[in-house]
Amino acid sequence: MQRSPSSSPVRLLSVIAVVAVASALAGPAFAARAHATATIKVKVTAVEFKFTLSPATVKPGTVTFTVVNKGKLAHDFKIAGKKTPLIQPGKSATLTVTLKAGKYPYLCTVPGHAAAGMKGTFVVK
Ligand SMILES: [Cu+2]
Repeated sequence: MQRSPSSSPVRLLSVIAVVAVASALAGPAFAARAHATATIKVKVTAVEFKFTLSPATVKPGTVTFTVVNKGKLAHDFKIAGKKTPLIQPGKSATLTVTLKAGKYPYLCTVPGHAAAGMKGTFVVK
């Protein structure tokens, strides 16, 4: 008696293996896409010499800060190791960061501005 190399039980197992691998690859991709839809928006207003953040507290996730300079000097906004370009009066810039729960100090990096009051702590919880 001789076995055929293409006997059906072997072929069926191969199909099951391929389907299992495909499902394993697709699963996390779908989960990541669903998670990425929830971008949190925070409006940051900069004046001499303070920032106003609205809302002041957010849940963990991807946060886009829209920084509007309503002052008379150029300012920037730095948080979680990222920084906007220098924003001229009347202009705005956005900064997107992914934040876990915690406290994140923010500041304006123009010399003297943070010391004058352009700093604070953003809370993610
Ligand atoms: Cu400043």
